[in-house]
Amino acid sequence: MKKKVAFSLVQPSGELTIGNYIGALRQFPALQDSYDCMFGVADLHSITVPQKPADLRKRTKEVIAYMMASGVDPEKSILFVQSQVPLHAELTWVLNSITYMGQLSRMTQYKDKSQRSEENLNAALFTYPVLMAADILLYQSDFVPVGEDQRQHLELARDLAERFNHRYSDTFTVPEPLIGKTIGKIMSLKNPEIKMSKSDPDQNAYILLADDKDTIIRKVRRAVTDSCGEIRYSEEQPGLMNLLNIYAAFTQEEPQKIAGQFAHASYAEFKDALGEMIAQSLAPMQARYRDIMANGEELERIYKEGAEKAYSIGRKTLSKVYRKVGFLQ
Ligand code: ATP
Ligand code: LTN
Repeated sequence: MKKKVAFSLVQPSGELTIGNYIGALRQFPALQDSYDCMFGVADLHSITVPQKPADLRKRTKEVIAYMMASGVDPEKSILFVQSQVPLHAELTWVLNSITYMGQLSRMTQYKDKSQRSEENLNAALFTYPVLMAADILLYQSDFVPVGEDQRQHLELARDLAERFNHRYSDTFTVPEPLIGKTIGKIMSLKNPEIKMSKSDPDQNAYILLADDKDTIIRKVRRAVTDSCGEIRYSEEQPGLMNLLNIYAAFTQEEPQKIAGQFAHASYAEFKDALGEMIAQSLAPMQARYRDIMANGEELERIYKEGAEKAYSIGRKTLSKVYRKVGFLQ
C-alpha cells in the first residue's frame, strides 16, 4: 500500500532559530518511518522580503544541513530546494486563477508583513500563500508539519484543493496540518506578544540553532519577564510562560510541571538553568551540522538528487492539472 505523504518547507530568510526547530524541524525525523516525506527550502518564498543574493545561497545550504542534523535522513526522505523544481511556480499560476483577493487580504502574515514594509509593497508578499498551496498540492501531500503561525495558510491550501476538485474534478489531496499540541508557537524573547522570528532585527529576540552556550545564556538572561517574581505557568506572565514553554519543548515535559520544579527558584536561577539546558540540547545537533557543512559536495549531491525526485513526482500532478484546465498536452 502506498504510504501517505508528509511535506514541509522552511524559508532561508535568516539563520534558523529554536522556534523553527520546535515548530517544524524537530517533528520531521519521526515522520520518516510512517510516511513518504519531502522536506525542503522555500527560497522562492524568501524573496518576498529583500535578501542579499550571497547570503541566500549560503543559507539555502544551511537549512538543508540543519534538516539533516536534526535527523532527516536523505536515504529515507526527499530533501530539495524549491527553485530547482520549476513546477512550483507553474502550479502557482493556475491556483492564482481560483484564489480570491479577499481571502488573501485576510491572511494575518500578510497584514503583519505589509504593515512593516515602509515603501512599495511587492505583489509576491500578497500571493505568498498561493505559492505555499502549490508546494503542498503538487505532491498530493496528506500532512504538513508546521508551527501554529502557518495554520491559516494551510486552511487556504485546503480551500484551494477543494475548490479546484469541485470546479474541475477530483485532482488534489486535501492536506492536513500537523501542529504540536501544547507548544505550536515560540514567542520573541523581547516581546512575548509576537512570534520568535529569524528575520527579527533584534538579535536578542531569538536564539539561533548556531548560538554557542555563552550567547544562549546571555540572551535568556536578557529575556523579558515581569515584576511578579514568582514562577507560575500563567497567561498573566506571558514572558515567563514562553520561557517555560521553551524548557518544556526541549525536555518533552508539561510546562506546568517545570513551573512546579522551579516554584522556589528566582527568575535568575530559572533562566540560567534554561540557558544551560538549551545549550546542552543543541550541542549534538551543532556537531552533526558542522560535519555535514564540511562536506559540501555530498550536500550538493543530496539536494540535486532531491530536486530530480521531486520533479518526477510533481510533474504527474501538473500534467493532470493542465489537462483539466484545458491546456494542450
Ligand atoms: P521569517 O521570520 O523570515 O518569516 P520564520 O522564522 O517565521 O521566518 P519560516 O521559514 O517562515 O520561519 O518557518 C519555518 C517553519 O518554522 C514553519 O513551519 C513555521 O511554522 C515554524 N516556525 C517559525 N517560527 C516559529 C515559532 N516562533 N514557533 C514555532 N514554530 C515556528
Ligand atoms: N510559509 C512557510 C514556509 C513554507 C511551507 C511551504 C511550509 C513554504 N511552503 C509548504 C509548509 C509547506 C513558513 O513557514 N513561513
